[in-house]
This record gives sequence, C-alpha cells and structure tokens, in this order.
Amino acid sequence: MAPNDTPARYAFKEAESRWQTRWESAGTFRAKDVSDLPKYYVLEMFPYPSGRIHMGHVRNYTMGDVVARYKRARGYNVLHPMGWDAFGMPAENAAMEKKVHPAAWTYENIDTMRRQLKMMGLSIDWAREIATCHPDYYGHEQKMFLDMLEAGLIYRREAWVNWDPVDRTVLANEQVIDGRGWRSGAPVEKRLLSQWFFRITEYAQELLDALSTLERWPEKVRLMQANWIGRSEGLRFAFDVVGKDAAQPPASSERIEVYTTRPDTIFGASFCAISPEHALAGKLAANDPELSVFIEECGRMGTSEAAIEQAEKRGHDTGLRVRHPFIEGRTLPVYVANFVLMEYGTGAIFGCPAHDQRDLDFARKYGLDVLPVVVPDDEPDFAIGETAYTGPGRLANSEFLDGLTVDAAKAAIAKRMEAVGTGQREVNFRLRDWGISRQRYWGCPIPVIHCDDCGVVSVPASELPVVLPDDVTFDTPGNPLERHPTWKNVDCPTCGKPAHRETDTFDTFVDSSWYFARFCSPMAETPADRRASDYWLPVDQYIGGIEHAILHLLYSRFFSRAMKRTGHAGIDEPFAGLFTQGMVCHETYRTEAGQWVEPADVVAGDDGTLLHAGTGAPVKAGRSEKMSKSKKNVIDPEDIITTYGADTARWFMLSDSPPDRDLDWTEAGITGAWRFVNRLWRLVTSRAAALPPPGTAPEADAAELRRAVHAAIAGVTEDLEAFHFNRSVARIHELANTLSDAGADAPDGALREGLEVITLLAAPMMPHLAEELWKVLGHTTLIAETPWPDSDPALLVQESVEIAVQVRGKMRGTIEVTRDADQTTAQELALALPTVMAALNGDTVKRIIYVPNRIINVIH
Ligand code: ANZ
Ligand code: ZN
Repeated sequence: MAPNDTPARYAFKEAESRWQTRWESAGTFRAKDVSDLPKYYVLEMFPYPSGRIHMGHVRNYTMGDVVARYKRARGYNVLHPMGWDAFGMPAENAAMEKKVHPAAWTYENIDTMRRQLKMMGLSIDWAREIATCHPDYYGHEQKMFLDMLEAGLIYRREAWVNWDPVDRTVLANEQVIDGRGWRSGAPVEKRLLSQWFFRITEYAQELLDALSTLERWPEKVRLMQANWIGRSEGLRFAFDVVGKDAAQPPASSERIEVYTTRPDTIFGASFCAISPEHALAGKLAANDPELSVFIEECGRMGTSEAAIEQAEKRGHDTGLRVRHPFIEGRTLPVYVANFVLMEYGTGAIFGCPAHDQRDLDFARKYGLDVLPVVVPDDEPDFAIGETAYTGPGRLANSEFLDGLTVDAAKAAIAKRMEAVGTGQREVNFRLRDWGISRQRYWGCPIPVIHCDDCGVVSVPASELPVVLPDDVTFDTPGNPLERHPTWKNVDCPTCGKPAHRETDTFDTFVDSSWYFARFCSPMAETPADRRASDYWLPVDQYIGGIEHAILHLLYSRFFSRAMKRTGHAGIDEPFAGLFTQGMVCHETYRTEAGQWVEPADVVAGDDGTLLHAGTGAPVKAGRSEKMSKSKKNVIDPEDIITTYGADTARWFMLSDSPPDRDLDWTEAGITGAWRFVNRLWRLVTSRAAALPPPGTAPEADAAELRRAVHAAIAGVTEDLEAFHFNRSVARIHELANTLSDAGADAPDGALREGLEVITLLAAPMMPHLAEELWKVLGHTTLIAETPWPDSDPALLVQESVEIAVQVRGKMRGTIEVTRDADQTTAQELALALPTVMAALNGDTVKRIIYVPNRIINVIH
C-alpha cells in the first residue's frame, strides 16, 4: 500500500491536461528558425483526415514523438510538425452519401483528429500546421506547377485511362475490379484523354543510382524502389512484315520494331506479338471485325500491370507474318496479344516460349513451336514441360551462337545487328511518367486556361491561387467543376477572348510530395523560403507505413529534384533516414453465422467460452489481423486514452514488439502498461519526500546502485538511437526493479540520482508522468527542457570477480571473469587451465557445476 498521504493511483486525467496546457503556453515545442543548436527534423507521414485517429496513427506518432523528445533532450533544435493530407476521394464520397460539403466534412474531421492528437501529448509545433486543401497551401503548389512546366518537367499528352461510363469519371487501376468500376459496377471502358504528366522518367537513372546513398533507409524499401524503377538493358530491332508465305513479296513496307532483353533466344522465336493499342493493330482492325472485338475486350481488362499479369494470355492471329532476321526462308506469325503493354519498350515483342513463361503459356494455347535454345550445363536431354527455363546455360539450336553462354550470345547478336544497322542496344525503365490529371472536384485545380486561339495558357502568377469554388453540387455523376455555371469561364490571359479554365485537379500524391518542405516555412509567400528550407532539409528521420514505400517516396524524391531545378529548394533527397513501422493487429471474432463481432461485444461465458454480449450466441476467436473496420477488430484510441491515459497507451505501443514488426493489441498488454505507469509513480512519490534536495551528489559508497543506473542510461540511449524502443522499455522495467529493491538503507544521494534518471529515461515515452514526477522530485523546470542524462564511463566498466576452480571438489586454481559471467564463458576458461587439464588427464567431462561469481566444479 502507498503511504496514506498520497493517493494510491496516479490521477492521469488531470495531470495530462495540465502538462499539455503548460507546454502549449510555454511554447516548448516551437522550432526555432534561427539557432546555434544543430537541427533535427523528425516527421511522421501526415494523416488523411478520414474522421478519427486509429491505432496505426497512435503507434506512428508515438514513435516520432519519442525521437523528437529524445533529440530535443540531446540538445537539438527539433522540428516536429503536423498537417493534413486533406484532398481526395473520401470527401467526395461523403458529399454524395451524406450530403455534406467536402470542405465541411474535411475540416470537421481535422478538428476532431487534432483534438485527439493533442490528447496524446505529442511534442508538435502546432504553429506550423498545414492542410493541403487550403488555398494557402495549394496556391504554392500551383506556382510550382507553372515553374516546372516552364522548366520542361511537365507536359501534356493523350493517354489511355479507365473510364467509368456511369460515374463519368476516370478510375485509378485499383478502382477497376474484374473489369468493372468499383462503385458503379459498370464495365470499364478505355478512353484517350489529354492529361498532364510529370517527366519523372527523366530522373529514372538518377533516382535509381541515388538509392545507394540512402544508408538510413530499410534495405527492403530501397529494393522495392529499384524494382519499381526497373532498369533493363536490351536490344531494339525490327522485323520485316511479309505476306502469309515467305516467297511472296512483302505485304507492305511495314516493319515491326521490338524490344527484347533476351536477343540470345532469337533462334527459338516462334511468334511476334503486338499490343492491342499498337498502331498496326488499329490499322488491321479496320478490316477485321473479329480483331476489333478482341481489341475492345482487351480494353476492358484494366490497365494495371497486375491485371495484365493475372489475366489469361490471349491473342488474335493477324494473318501477317514477319521474316526471321537470321533464318533464311523462316517466317513467324504476328498476333495481337493482351499481355503486350503499349507503354513499354516498343509495344511489340518476339516470343520465345522455351525461355519465357508468358510466351510458353501463349504457345501451348495456340499450338506454336517450343524450341529450347539455352540448355543448362550437364543436362543433354533437356526438354521444356510446363515451365519455361530462365536459368543460365549454353546456346543450342542457334547456328553461330551455339556453345556460347547467355551473356556472350546477347553480346554477339547485339554486335551483329549494330554492325549492319538493323538493331541497337537500348536501356529501358519500367518507370512511367507520372500522370497527375484527375477529373475530380476535391483536389488542387490545375492552373491553366484553354483558349481556342492560344491553346493552353498558364494562369499568370499574380492570379494565383486558383481557388476551388464552394458552390458545387454532387447530385449527378461527373466532375462538379465542369458543370459549375461560371467558374470555368475566364478571359484568355494572352488574347483576352473568352476561354475556360482547366477543370481537372491534381492527383493527391502531388500534395504529399512537398509538404515536408512547406513545414520549414509554413507562412512563406513562396512555396518554401530558401533560408528556412536550406537549414531544415533534408528530413533527418521520416517514419511511416511500408504501404508508402514506393509511390509516395518516389514522387517526393522526384519532387525535391524538380524543386531544386526550379530554385524552390536545394536538396536532392528529401528523407535522410526512413523507418517503416509495423501494423497494429487484434484478434478477430465471428459468430457461427460468420458475422464479425467487435471485441467490446465479446464476453466470456461461465465455462470460459466466448459469447456475444447482446445475444448470448457463441463467438469464435480468429487470427489476429490488422485492425480494420471491415473485420470489426478495432479499438478506439480515444476510449483507451480516456480510460487509461495517453502515457499508458504510448507505453504499450512501444513495449510489446520491435517497432518494425506488427503489434498485437491485447487487453493484458494495455493493463500491464497501466500497472507500470502506476508503479513508477508510486516508486518516485513514495520516496521523494525523504530525498536530499536536487543537485545532491551521489555517495561514493553506492557504487552498485549507481552502476545499474548508469548502465540503464547507456543502454536506453543506445536503444533509442537504434529504434529499439521495446528494449528501452525492458531496461526501464529492470531499473524500476533495481530501485524498488534498493531498500530504505540505500544512500539518499544515489537513490535521488536513480529516481531522476528513470524519470528522464522514461520522459520521451511517458512525457506527462515524467513531468509530474520531475516536479515531485523537487524541480521547477520542465523535464521537456531538461538535457538527457550522461552515463559515467567509470561506472560502466565491468567489475571482474575471481572464481575458484575445482575438479571433483578439489581446488585446482582460479579464473577471473566479469561479474555475472555466463557458464559457457567461465567453463571455457576453467577447462583451459593447465592444472585442470592435468587433473582431467584426458577423461571426458561428465558435468559442470557453476555458481556464478563463486565457484566452478568440473566432474569427470
Ligand atoms: C524476347 C524474349 C525471350 C524475352 C525470352 C524474354 C524472354 P524486362 O526485363 O522487364 O525489361 N517485353 C518487351 N516489351 C514488352 C511489352 N511492351 N509488353 C510486354 N512484354 C514486353 O522485360 C523485357 C522482356 O519483356 C522482353 O524480352 C520482351 O520479351 C518482353 F526468352 O523478348 B523478351
Ligand atoms: Zn487566347
């Protein structure tokens, strides 16, 4: 029991709001734009204001906050801002479903979520808050668009899109499900639309090369980016088109250019295939109704690579044939095939079924030849079954290439074709230019005007921002900007004639590609004040989910280069360090009928089986999965914070799993954290009154206690630097045990030191409790403004002990080991003693008895 002059439990509610107010009024977390201190910029991926914060946010922002508070204590001028990725589809969906304006819905969500984040006690500089849906933000984005357009980093072209004919909107690849629109269920059409593109491919090689400089990024993420950029080295050459019979003269002067990474397999080629979007396919379809139906069907498949990858390989024989470049008299059939993408290479390929799985599937379906031309070493009877062979080997059935390795054969073909000018080596990237046009209302308007006479004209910089009109309706499908009665009608800035605004808006990935720069100077008249951004950028530590490992990070890496090119910033790489955190999971529950049940509605019956609280129906517990509304396995962070306090929630988020792994939310886990919060509070409050005043030097004769305290400082420091938050938590638990065990006889100065240290070490993780205890310990300053403790190297030296070594109980010598050394260490030293070896005389050791710090006895 706690002494009766202190309440037994920590009154977190009152304390947490008191300290939050105190931090706010003191401006504790304001980042200073001018400072002699070294800077540290820590940023968590900003949230989408969807309604309320979820546990994923709590985990993400707790981690970032630990880093921010720790770095502040280490003497850095810390920038730790927060904002809202506030444009996007959900606001428009809400507008359609709930008849609320997207802006009202968004700003209301922001208010709720800001309040909730504040409840968490995050050390955020709220004065820098931004929302991407505010003209103060997106106006600058428009300015950069115009500058990048002028710099040649942006262009406009026709491109194919997935078109939902019912919702009258373009769909992202992810919104096409089995060829149908995700909302309307209508079969998706392909349409050619004029769209804006960022020329990200111009930076493909650089974005790839620079990955090797990102030493503080997870290897996994760098690999994902490299694969996405997808550099490949190959050969481009053309086939001559001939009639159906090689003896006939060419049907036309037509040639089909292909791109291949395996020119070595040319002697195994059994067909040519072109994309349904290839110009030749279109031309042939004009006289071939079947082909034109086939092309239309392909158009409904969805444009994503994944969709194409999964679809059954299908083709249409055009009747045309092409001449094999090396085999006299041999021709190959030409197909239009659904797996050939127009946007890659030349939109046409030759197929070698023996060495490419897609080609093999295709050949089996259409009865084409399968001739292996690469044979693995030591397999003379090599044949192809259902799997293409893509491994190494020597060329066969390939005339002048026979016997060569794959690499040598590739080089030989390339050399030959380059020599006669029929082909050339080429590097290709999977990366495509970034299409940013969206036919949506709730996004940043693209600041251009279309004039019948002048074409596309930039909105003059003095007229920015182009602000979204408020008075829009969502009662009919399509883009509200397009049907707005007046908004798009403007005079052409060049000739003054009536013209109209572009009604497309930016992909919201544009908004999140530069927000890190805006935080450096959120009020600046320019997108980013160069003095501020030169000081703060790059972000020293970025933290977020692995789901953004590719697009968001790649776009941001491109954007910072584009900002540099246009003078808006001075760095190439925006994020020097990246940490990707795991997900928060929870057990799932279902009734026998298969309906999901919320954890709060599950109770234990008399016999321990689970029941639905409302109906009493039996409930089955299932796997622990990522918390999601669809599976109803969510725990509301606000409920947890109101019941247990922010510090308890934060502590639990950090304690159970390594931060990059998934975390299982359990009731036992959160109550365990709650107990520890109270334990620490009692530990300090119960002893504080008896302690000497702050500043009292620890006694010289308290070495053992002090050694434990200083080992904890060194350990927690190392762990926090390495993102091993769960290990820091374990060390703090251990130190709490040591301090509790240090009884009433512990020297007072050393005990004060220990209690202060544990409070300081816990402060980044449990900031409110730490402030409270710091005050109880007699301090009048904020712990948030107190430097991190230093460990005394002299106290970290491991103490060594002398251990007696016996053989069958008879003393044979001594060894010296560090205190608490494990048995393996002690045993190795003991068995190496000449006196012990002599006593054993070659006998095998049967058993070893080891009493740490005392004795080791070898039995033989
Ligand atoms: C003949 C060949 C034989 C191929 C073989 C592969 C294996 P990466 O490595 O990703 O660059 N290809 C080329 N353009 C294509 C397109 N537009 N749509 C679909 N496939 C296309 O892939 C290059 C290979 O993918 C190329 O090499 C080509 O098929 C195919 F045993 O050419 B290959
Ligand atoms: Zn004009």
